[in-house]
Amino acid sequence: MSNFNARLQALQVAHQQLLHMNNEAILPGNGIFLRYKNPVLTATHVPLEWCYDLNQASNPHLMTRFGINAVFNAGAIKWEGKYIVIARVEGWDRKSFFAVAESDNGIDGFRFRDFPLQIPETAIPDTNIYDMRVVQHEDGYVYGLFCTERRDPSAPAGDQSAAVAQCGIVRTKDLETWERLPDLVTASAQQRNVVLHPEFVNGKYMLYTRPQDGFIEAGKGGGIGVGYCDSMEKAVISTESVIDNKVYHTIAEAKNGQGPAPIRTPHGWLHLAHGVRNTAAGLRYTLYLFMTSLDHPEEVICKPAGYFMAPEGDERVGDVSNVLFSNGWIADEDGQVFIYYASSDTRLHVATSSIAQLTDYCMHTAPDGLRSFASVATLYNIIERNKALVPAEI
Ligand code: M1P
Repeated sequence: MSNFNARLQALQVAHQQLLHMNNEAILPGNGIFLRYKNPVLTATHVPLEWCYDLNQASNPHLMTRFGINAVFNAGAIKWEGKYIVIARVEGWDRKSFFAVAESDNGIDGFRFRDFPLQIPETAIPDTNIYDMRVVQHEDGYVYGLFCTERRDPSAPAGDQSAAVAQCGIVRTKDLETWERLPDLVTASAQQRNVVLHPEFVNGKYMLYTRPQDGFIEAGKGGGIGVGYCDSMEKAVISTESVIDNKVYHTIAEAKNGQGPAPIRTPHGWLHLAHGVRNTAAGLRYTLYLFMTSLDHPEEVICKPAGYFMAPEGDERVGDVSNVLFSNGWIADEDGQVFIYYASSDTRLHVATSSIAQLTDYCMHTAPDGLRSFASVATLYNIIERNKALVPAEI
């Protein structure tokens, strides 16, 4: 066998082994959710046809012609019985794009479709696109809201890192053909983490925003905002009201952002978000949950203290270490919830839970008392109630 063919065979065997790896829940978990042993998608899951020119004449060394650096922050939707994620795929060239992968059970067996999505550009081309939130809206369309990033036109020539982030919008009825709509217009200098609420509110589209002064720094902005607009074909939000602010000495003291679209539950809208704090080692991103009122979705009704999920073990290390980020989850009709979260801007994982567990967690976990004294008081309350129980025999 030629060296080319031997290498090709070795690559194919390794790839097939990876794609057929079963996933297993890590037991016993914490009662809130279960983590799984393997990531569901990594850079090595992308089809070999994307990375290699498989023609021996034009690629005699069978070398990588298009390197993939990472597969992470994915939107998610259940579609025709399949668990679909629309992942952020980042090449060696640092550009991100979107690719659809699907699985029968939501926890393993994810396969990328043959081609990544070619998102049409607007008159001002996007330099980089990422973090799509996929929402089945009651208007009949599936929307994808994502971050479109371009070089800051006011940046001095010597500054090649100043960027402007805004919200790009696409929609589809079949997850195949995506129509690009004009970018969202708001008064904020920067917008990331914009998410469409799945239902009309008072006849309008409701969007979660994250007004921010700088590309990285929230500045005077920050917090999860809401705004309303009449149309998604020309989406303009004139007023943003912050419903979940960044707060001193919490997991979201630097900034925060809405994750995927909230899930309607009998007790309120269930939200997943990320909070960012500063440490001597850089920013730390963790995930938290809160709920808003069904009748007034802009009203927060409960918010447990701190994070519900933070980077653990291998998750802690990657291109941007100490980061958990989620922009996709799926709630099945039986109440099971699949949370697709990425670790350290490198790989995509799943965690499973249920509406019953996540709403119980939100409604019965103490809020942040914002002082050590209050945290110890919460703990006393739990310990004293436990002391009153007859000790169970082990
Ligand atoms: O690197 C961590 C995350 O940083 C950004 O999130 P935020 O806008 O909240 O700061 C995004 O670039 C996100 O993609 C990334 O995972």
